[in-house]
Amino acid sequence: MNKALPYTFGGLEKISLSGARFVILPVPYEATVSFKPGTRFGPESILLSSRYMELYDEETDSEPWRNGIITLPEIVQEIDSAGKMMKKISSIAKKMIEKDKFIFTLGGEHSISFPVVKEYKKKYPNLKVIHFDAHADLRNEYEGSGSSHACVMRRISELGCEIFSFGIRSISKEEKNVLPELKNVHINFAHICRNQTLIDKAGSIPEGDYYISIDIDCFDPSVVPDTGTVEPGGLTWYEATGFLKKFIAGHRVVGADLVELSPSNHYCASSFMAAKLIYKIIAYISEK
Ligand SMILES: [Mn+2]
Repeated sequence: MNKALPYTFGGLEKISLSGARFVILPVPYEATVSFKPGTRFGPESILLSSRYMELYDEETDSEPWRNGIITLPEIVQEIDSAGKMMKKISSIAKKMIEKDKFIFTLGGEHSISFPVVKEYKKKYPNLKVIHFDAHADLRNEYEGSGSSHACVMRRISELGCEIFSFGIRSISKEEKNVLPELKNVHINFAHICRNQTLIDKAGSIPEGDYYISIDIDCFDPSVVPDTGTVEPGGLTWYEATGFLKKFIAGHRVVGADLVELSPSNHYCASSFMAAKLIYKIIAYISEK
């Protein structure tokens, strides 16, 4: 390990909050995982990998870090109370949004997206969500809880946000049946919307203020094997970045998250990929 590098996103020197456009918020929260545990180690693993990234981006011919990226201290997990945890996330998100920061939240399980989206919606009443995931996450309840990771998009839809979901290839009959009633949710199944069709879709999404939520299991297991619930038939790197580049060029994006990375000790490709994807999104946004 290179001890000379600060333990921050990109190994960047600490800067003042006022000098930062982008705020990295690590939230190692894991309470309602379905299968393989470990998402609580996601933020740490992303930060660690990100310290070895090249900070020049050849695709945009830019140095995105020059726009100011600050890594906040991680939000310490409240294991006994999901409500308390969500309140902690809300309060930090609120402060950052008031200061006009772009928050990039690192999960942790997907349920952490809800409080951040809710705070952004207060500032941007017409907030819409781009959602990358293998799963629809539209269950009303899962294992007796409405705040499970498997319900997060249902809760966000109830805030009145229009949601555009991509990479979906795992959905329950209950969720499928409720889809016609959820007029603000637009599901793009992976077996239909893939390759160039997916990238082209970025151009036909309505204008507005957007939040991007990326469950890393949207990717194919050959790209990202380290996630809680793995599904075959996912996205490739160039499908995802091709879509994001095109989407961000034509839309205003105000915040984002990357969740559900469950790093293994022996294989770090997933964590490096997550770090690079975050930096790519920062590069695309900074380019505008
Ligand atoms: Mn998922």
